[in-house]
Amino acid sequence: MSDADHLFPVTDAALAATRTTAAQYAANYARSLSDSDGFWRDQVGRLDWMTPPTKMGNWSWDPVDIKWFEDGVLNVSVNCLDRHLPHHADTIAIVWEGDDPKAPVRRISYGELHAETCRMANALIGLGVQKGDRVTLYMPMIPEAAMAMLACARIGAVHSVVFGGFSPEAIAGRIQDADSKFVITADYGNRAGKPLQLKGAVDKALEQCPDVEAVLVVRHTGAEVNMHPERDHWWHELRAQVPATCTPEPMAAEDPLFILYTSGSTGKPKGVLHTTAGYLLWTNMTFETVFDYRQGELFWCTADVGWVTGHSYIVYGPLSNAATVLMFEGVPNYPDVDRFWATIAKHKVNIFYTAPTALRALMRDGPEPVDRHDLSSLRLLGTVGEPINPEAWLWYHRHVGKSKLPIVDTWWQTETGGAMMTPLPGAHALKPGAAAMPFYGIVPALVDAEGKFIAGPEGQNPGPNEGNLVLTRSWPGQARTVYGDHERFTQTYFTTYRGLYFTGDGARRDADGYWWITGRVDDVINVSGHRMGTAEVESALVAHPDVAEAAVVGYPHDIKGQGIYAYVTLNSGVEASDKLLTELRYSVREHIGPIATPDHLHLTPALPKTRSGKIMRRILRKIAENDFAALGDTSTLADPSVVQALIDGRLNR
Ligand code: 6R9
Repeated sequence: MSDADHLFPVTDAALAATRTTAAQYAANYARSLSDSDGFWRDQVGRLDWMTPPTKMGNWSWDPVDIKWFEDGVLNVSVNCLDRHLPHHADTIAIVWEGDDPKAPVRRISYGELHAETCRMANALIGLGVQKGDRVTLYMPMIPEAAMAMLACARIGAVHSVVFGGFSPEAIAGRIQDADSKFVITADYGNRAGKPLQLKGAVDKALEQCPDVEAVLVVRHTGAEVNMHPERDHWWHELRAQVPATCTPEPMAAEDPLFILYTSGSTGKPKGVLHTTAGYLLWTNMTFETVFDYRQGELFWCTADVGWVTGHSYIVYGPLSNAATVLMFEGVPNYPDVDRFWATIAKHKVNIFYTAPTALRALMRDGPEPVDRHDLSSLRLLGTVGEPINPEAWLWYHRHVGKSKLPIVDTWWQTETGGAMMTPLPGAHALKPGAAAMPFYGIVPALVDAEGKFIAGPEGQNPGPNEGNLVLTRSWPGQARTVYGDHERFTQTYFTTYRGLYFTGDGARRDADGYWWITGRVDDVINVSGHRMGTAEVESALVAHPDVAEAAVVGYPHDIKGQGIYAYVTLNSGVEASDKLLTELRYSVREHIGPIATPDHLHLTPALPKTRSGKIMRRILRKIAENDFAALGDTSTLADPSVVQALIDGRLNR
């Protein structure tokens, strides 16, 4: 039996703490499919509504038109703040741990978070922000990031958070695409003891964005920044001038809540759009159910708010449940490789949710840094972002979970809003590396290349099976469109297999009905849990004047999950040099950001192409993997000798 087949039964402790036993899961899941309206009607009371909805799901995927709770009216910030004030005004909403372990810990109660959010909402109104306007956030991991998101929600503005590691050019592209006239940022962030320039990057981005009217700047590190007199405003100055209450805007269930840019197979990143009620209900319910969260527990999700995981499980899911979250500005290995474990012990974290890539990096130092700390506060562990290899799962379970704690391996996507497939700690035995079972209302299925069902959608052809993962029914947390380009939304997700949502992932269902995500089957590379489109990296490389052509593929990487392997053909007459290689890397950092920097640059006189000129990526992937035996059929290549040259080039590195 391999490690991955090992079954870890539900523990007594998990069973005692759970609100969902195996029998309850089975009954709820069955009803969520057989009586969808009734099931969701019972869940509507999770939220506070100004007008409760009478309609539940009302959706079509051909043509694509998705609505949930459409006649309901509510405000997200009221659900995350105001409604908690009667009983939880003094409950801590956010515990903040800085990059520097000696930085004073900030503890912000629901009462304070409400007041600060209202102040920021008033400041935004003062700057001219109106309902429906897009506001771009470029923030470090500080409580003001959550305040800014909630302040937008309070006044009906649509936030677009851009990860603090993206380059000025990437910020500018996102501001332009969203037609955003307002930006919220901070002077600097801190990262592993070094300052991270934020306001300076925004200034550079705004050289290309003349329509931006106002920038709100949070003072975080206090380091010097340039302030543009008419355009830029200090948050602490405006804050002193505005009241601590702000009437929440009544929002229709399907009014937009936020845009979040994510990479796909083709073209530039897409602005995935989530709306108000369905997204909030989905994150509220999955947070409570998947983590079995109990009032008073401390939940730590290590993601950045610039990614969907931060949106859903640092801000909206936990705060709508009156939970206490830890927000961490730093990185896992600063000042030392025990930072995660030291922080868990320092704050007595109960639930810890992180990415496999972080675990793989920390595993290299062995269990000693973990064992240095008292982790007895922990009750539950989770992972997200990429497939977790059984070795990393077992290490996490043994050393962090002391062979006792359940691990919820949650599969989901920016487009799904919240967790979609995951074990529930009190309901499902665990298998290392399996995302286990679908959440309520979710119907996964496997299709072959032609779209024929291999498994499912509802119980047909039980496993084991493997194929492309599709979903057959909408759920409240589903993204509604790509901002400004509904046609692209339809094309990307609903036309590969008409009328089905294509995830872009491959999956396997085993004989016990457990689901295993095998990774992306499209041209998306998952680098340390971050999605990169190969097309984006290619266009950053060909932007260099000496480059004729580039092809980018992913390859297995011990720590990052996947690394970026770039094949580059130079213009004729151009000499390869170290300087040029540095410039190529720089070009990628400049156009996208450091996370997209290629791990391998392979200069080649030619790329393998079919006679019709299509690059054969399959071959490029195999060569990057050092797998030269299984190159498959190369007879359709225009020039088969290219392949041998590539193999020689690979071996000579
Ligand atoms: C939440 C998030 C989505 C892609 C997704 C898949 C991969 C996420 C996973 C997982 C295996 C898991 N992914 N969770 N693969 N097991 N538990 O990560 O969103 O950044 O949009 O990435 O990440 O490939 O399609 P996003």
